[in-house]
Amino acid sequence: MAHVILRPGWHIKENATTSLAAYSNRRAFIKTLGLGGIGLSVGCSSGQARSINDPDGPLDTIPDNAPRDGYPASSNEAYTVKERVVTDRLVASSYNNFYEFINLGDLKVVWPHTGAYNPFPMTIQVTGHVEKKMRMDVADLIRTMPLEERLYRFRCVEAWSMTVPWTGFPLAELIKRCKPTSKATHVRFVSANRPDEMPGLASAHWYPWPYFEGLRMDEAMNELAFVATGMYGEPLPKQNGSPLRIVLPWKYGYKGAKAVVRLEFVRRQPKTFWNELQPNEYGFLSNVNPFVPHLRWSQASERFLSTLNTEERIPTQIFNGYDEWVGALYPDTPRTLTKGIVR
Ligand SMILES: Nc1nc2c(c(=O)[nH]1)N[C@H]1C(S)=C(S)[C@@H](COP(=O)(O)O)O[C@H]1N2
Ligand SMILES: [Mo]
Repeated sequence: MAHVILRPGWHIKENATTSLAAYSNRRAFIKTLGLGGIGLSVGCSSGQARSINDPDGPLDTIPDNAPRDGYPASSNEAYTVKERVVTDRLVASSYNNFYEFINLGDLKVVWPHTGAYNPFPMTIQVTGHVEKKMRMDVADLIRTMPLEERLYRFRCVEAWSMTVPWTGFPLAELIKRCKPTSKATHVRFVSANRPDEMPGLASAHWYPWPYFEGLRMDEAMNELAFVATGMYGEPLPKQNGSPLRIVLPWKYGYKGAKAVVRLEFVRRQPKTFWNELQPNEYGFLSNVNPFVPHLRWSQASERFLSTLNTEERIPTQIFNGYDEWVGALYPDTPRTLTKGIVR
């Protein structure tokens, strides 16, 4: 595989991923030109002018047929964030990574490209070393699980972060229902593969679609590991991973696959999407760690995004502030600056 052409967009920009202020200014500028947010994007043929402020903007991409029973869910106070404000909903739904809808003009502008995507109905499958293999309608699954709200820190490997109130259920609840056998050491996640609805599958054909990720069993069973079906008290907007996505607040964002359609219990460490593409830069564990720099930028601090016009440089915490929950799972984690090691 020629890694050179496989580089994800955020390699090109390195750590200088569009600052949020520059991003909003550019969008305001685009809007003034009357081009709408999608005017500059590659491969978009709809010609519609839409912006973050329009009624059909990023907050309006929640599928009409998403199950709404149990929303808004009561918040679980055991999982909250005291030292940071909650990121504006508009930011969390308009500044995204979801390469199935890649916009080569501006990687963060995902929502205008989700029009053809109809996440419901969708079938979710549980396979591999489990007593109860499952194949069910994802809306039925969502209706079956008791929903709760958790406020989590969210840290992308590109060194930006948010605080997001997710609605969903613990991954462990689902795993317990499937009863993995003792052979299962890891769980593999596979995302939806709908070329007719996800324009990125064709326009970014060099990626090994569909998106795939994985966890060790003890990581998957940790109480923090969450299956999000919604955010900000409503079902997930399409760009945030509808119908459901994995959220692992102590790991870099890419470990949490969106639009998951298959959980597979396996006997060895599975391959993962970004590791396959850039093995030197994206390891299997990918825990948030300020002491382990990315090969091309520091991870010691992050751009915390709160409103469309506000971002703040703040220090990154080990395990993204979840040391108490997960530190014991990783006795070898470096706790002093360690160059040249990728984990
Ligand atoms: N299927 C799929 N899942 C994915 C991605 C993706 O491109 N495809 N991007 C990942 C990355 S890099 C991040 S930072 C988060 C972004 O989630 P958000 O857009 O809801 O903030 O989703 C992760 N899950
Ligand atoms: Mo990310």
